[in-house]
This record gives sequence, structure tokens and C-alpha cells, in this order.
Amino acid sequence: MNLTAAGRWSALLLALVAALAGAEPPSYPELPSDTPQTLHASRLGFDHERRVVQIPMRDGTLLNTVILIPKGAKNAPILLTRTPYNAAELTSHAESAHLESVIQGYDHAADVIVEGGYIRVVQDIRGKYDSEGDYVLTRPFRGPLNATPVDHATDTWDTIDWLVKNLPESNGRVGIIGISYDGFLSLAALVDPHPALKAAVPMNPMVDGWRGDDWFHHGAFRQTGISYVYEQVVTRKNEAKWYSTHYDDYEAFLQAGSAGALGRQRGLEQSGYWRKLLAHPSYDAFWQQQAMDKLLAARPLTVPTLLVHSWWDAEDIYGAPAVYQALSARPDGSPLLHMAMGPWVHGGAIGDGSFIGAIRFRSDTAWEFRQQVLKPFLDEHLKGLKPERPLARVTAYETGSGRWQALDGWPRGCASGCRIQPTPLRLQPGFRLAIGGDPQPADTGYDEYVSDPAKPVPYRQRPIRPTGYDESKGMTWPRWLVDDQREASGRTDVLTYTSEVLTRPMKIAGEPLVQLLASTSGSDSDWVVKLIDVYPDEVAAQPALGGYQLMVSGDIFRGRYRESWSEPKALKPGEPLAYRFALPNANHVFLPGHRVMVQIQSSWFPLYDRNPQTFVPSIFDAAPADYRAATQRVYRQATQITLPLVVAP
Ligand code: PG9
Repeated sequence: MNLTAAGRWSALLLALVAALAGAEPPSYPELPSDTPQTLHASRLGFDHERRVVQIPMRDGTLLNTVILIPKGAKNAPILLTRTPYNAAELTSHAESAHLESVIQGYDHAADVIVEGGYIRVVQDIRGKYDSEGDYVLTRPFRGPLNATPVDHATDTWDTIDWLVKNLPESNGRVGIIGISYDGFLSLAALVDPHPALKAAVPMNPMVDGWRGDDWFHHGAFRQTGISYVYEQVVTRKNEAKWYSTHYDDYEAFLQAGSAGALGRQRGLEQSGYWRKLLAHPSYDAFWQQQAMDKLLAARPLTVPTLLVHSWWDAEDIYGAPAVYQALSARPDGSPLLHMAMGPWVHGGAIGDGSFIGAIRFRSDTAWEFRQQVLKPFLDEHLKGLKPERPLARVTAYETGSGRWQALDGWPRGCASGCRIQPTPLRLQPGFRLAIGGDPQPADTGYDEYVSDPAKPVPYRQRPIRPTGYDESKGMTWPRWLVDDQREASGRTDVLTYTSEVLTRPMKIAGEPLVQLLASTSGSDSDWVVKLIDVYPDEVAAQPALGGYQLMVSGDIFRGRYRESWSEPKALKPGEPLAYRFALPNANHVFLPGHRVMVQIQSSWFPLYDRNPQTFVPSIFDAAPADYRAATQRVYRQATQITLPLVVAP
């Protein structure tokens, strides 16, 4: 009898059962199995070879690494992505013999990678999916927050060292590329980089979790983090899924109460990272010591780096420009640094860049970026090919007018022959908005609204679907920043100021700065300020854009951090207090026929948790009775949004 291993086990089991039952085991000849003992899979027609290896780190931890090598590759550069999002899945997009189909969909620029003949390497970081080790979300670098001898800098070093020694098809030059978390990991590679690392492309990187990226914006907690932390942290392979209780997230979060209460209801305290978020609501050493812009600015940049930023990034709108600013402010100016900024959503540079929702651009801006910026940058540093013309320090898409600009830094209004003139937008009686000019000394008035935590202002039109990426399930989260703001401007708890119709183009480049003088009848408060481009009443070419209110820049500030980001303090009820904060960068032309609008409100729900408007030590722990309606007053004369206006010299 020729038994397979499985057959032998079942025969043994039958014998055992029979022996226990005191009977003779039945015996019969097995049918030969249809399944081969070992499969020799055909790879006919494949344009690449797939190797899956376990690369040892200096502490012995093995990291699962998928290597895709174009057939016949010789002297090929390597493009590495390190990820917590499943290397196997990200390199198995299609059952196909073609590399481009296999990596399309997720990959950071499948067209450029395949056309360029790169060896594509995607690795699970420690603790995730098929890699060994412990998972620490955005693991801090060795130092006060990490007493182990390993971090993402050492893991990247060890990985690159292995790759260049074990891939005879390679030319020994490695680039690292990644979006968001993977962008953070690309920045991590720049801390003590391996000598074979010749280029880095951090796209929409997570840089500072408190100031303006994934977890908080100016201290207001982003509730998107709750389901993310749950799925990302509580199991190695993201098997535990967040479940919905309502079709409308607005309802679900309102019923839960505080973010802390929702966490308790769903068992989030089991996640170490959730416990860290609860313990660090303020900008304390925990956040300051792992801010990537600060860490990178402390050392010279020795690897050519191309930062990629999206104007409408719903997740990490702070990161890339902050790294640019920090590195270019170094005494050496970081000459190896470049930045590209495009009209995209989070990660949009690898997709179709011809539109976002209703907003259309003149061309596929993402393809243009990939062909005209990314490809020559990688070619130069990973293949030694001289570009036709040197890559500009900053390549920025100008929204509104719809054109690319090659600039020698950021912020800049134009390549030459212009300058940036800080210019106030001033609130006027009658909800008018003045551009420039002096404050009106006679206007000592204020505008007032009631902010009621029982009816917070929705951040987008309800029903609000979860923050996923699956458009077929109505999940349009990535593009919410371009939503029409008309709904908000019609609410009585949103102050809306509008300028006259512009007769000439008005361009801004950089961060608008909010200077707000406001009071609240409560003892804590959030302030949301939005800078909006209002389209003409009718737009013949695209009727749905008639009167469209497109947010060009906007953000939230949690009042308790008015005096110090690390030491929250109660606000004095009824007292006009000054708040200052920067809005995200923009490079936008308000066209003739358009108007400028400013909206001010005190909630942006459920994206941001509700401020109870009563000072409590931690808003995560706010009790239902702490949530109280408050009367908010914005004092017109001393409030302004300073625009980085571009003017002729
Ligand atoms: N924005 C996501 C993220 C980055 C870093 C930490 C947590 C979340 C991401 O898209 O990867």
C-alpha cells in the first residue's frame, strides 16, 4: 500500500479509534491522491521572479521580505518599501505573469518601477504579518522612548546590507519609497543611512502625530485613529476588524460619548498604542521626541531625498512641508533635498491625478509628476543617468490656475520676479471679508454663535461613512477636504464671511496664519478656521461647480493649548482671548469671478472628538455632564487670517 503522509495519519487514527473501541480497524486500499506531494509551479510567460526571504536583523529577528526581480535583470537598482500593511498582499495584487499587474493598485508608482527595470522589494516591518519581533506603532528611535538596540533605522540598514550582498542581479544602489506610514519608514532610513542607500522618496509621510498628522491637530483628537489603532495593533495580521453599529458615523460617535468611552466600549485598552494616546493628549516629550522633522534636522542629510506632498491630504497634511522646512533651515541648507507638491489626496501621486471628486485639473498631474519628477530623480540617483535638466528644488502645482512651477525653495510665489507679502483677511460687519487694508478702529463688535456639543457641526455631509478607501461602499474619506462647504455656511453655528467678487487673480503660497480674538462662555473650546474659494454662481463648463465652496486650507485648534501645547489650561469664561495657529500650506490662485470666504466654527465632528467646552484634565475622560453648550464670540477687529499673498516686487 502506498500511503501519503496524510493517508498514514488517517490510517493510524482509524487504528487508534478501532483499538479504543476494541474492534479490528477496517482496512482498504487508498485511492492515489490527485494532489502532488510537491508542486513545481509553471512560471511560463512570467516577466519576473518572486523570492520570499527572511532577512536577519542584528538582534536575530527575521523580517519577511518579498523580492520581485525582472527577468534577465543585471546591474539593476533596488527599490525598497518597508511596510506594516502586509508585504505578501501588496505584491499579489493580481494573479498575473506581469510584474506591473502584480504590484499595480498599491504600488508607489508601478509604471515607473516596471519601466525602470527596478528590483522591487517590499518588507514586513518587525512585528507585522510574516515578520518576527514585537510591534510598536511608529516605533520610536533608540533613546529615551526606546531602550532596545533596534529601531527602523537599524532595521533598514540591516535590510539594505543583506540586499546588496545577496542579490547578484543588483547594481548595489538602493532607493527607499513609501506613502504615509511607509513614508515615515522612508524618513527613518535617513537616520544613520546605509552607504548603499542612494535615494529616498517619502510620500505623504507621517511626521508629527500631535501637530498636524494622523493623531491630533493642534491638540484636537482625530477619531479616525480609533478604528485604525484597533485593526492595526491588536493582532499581528490585522485580523480583528472594527465593526460598524450605524450607517452614519456621526450617529455612532455621538452615541458613544467621548473617544475614551468608545475605546472602553470596544476593548481598546488592550492595545498598547491606545494606552499611549490616552496618556499623552498634550505635546509632551512623547510626541516631541519622536517628531521626525526635529530628529532629521539634527543631522546632515546625506541621501538625495524627494519629499512628496498632497495639497488635500486628509491624513498627513503636516508632515512633508514640515520636514522640508526643518531641513532647509539647517546651516548647510540640505542641498540634497527636493520636494514635489501636487493637487492630490493622501497617496494620490500614484493614482489618477486628473481630478478629485468634482474638482478637475487640466491633465493627469500624478502621471506628470511620476514621469517628469520621480522618474528622472530615481534614474539619476539609482542608475547614474544625468537628467535633461536639473530637478528643481521644489516642484509645485498651482491650484486654481492649473500649472506646474519649478521653484528654488518653499514657500515661493514664482520662479522669479515676485515676492510674498503677508496680507490680512479682515472680518467686517455684515459678514463681509476685506482683503488687505487696516483694521476698522470703529468696529469693536463681535459675531456670536452657540456651539452645542449635542449637535456638533458635521465635518462633511451626513450620512458620514467610515474612513475607508472603498468607493463602492460609499467611502469617500480620502477626498473629504474638497467637499463643498456650502452646508456648513448655512448653519447658525458657523460664522461665514465673504469677500467681494475678485476682479483680478489673487495668488497665495505658503501657510495662512490665523490670529483670532474670541471668547467662550465655557472653560475650554475648539476653533476651526477654513479658507475657502467660492466659485462663480454659475460655471457653464461644469454646472455642479456653480457657487461651489472649495476649502483651500483649514484646521482646528484646541483652546486649552492657547498658552502652551504641553500644559493645557482652562479658558476664562467670557474673556476675549487671542489664538494663533497656522493653517496647512497652499499654492492657490483665486481666479477673477471667484470670492474668498472664511468660516469659523467650534466642532468638526466626528473627525475630531467633541470638546466638552468645560475644562477637564483629559478630554478622553470627559463625562456626559461635562458637555455643555457655549456662546462663542469672535471679535472682528482683532481677528485676521494673514495670507501669504504673492505680489510683483
Ligand atoms: N495615515 C496612516 C498612518 C501613518 C502613520 C501612523 C498611523 C497611520 C497611513 O496611511 O499609513
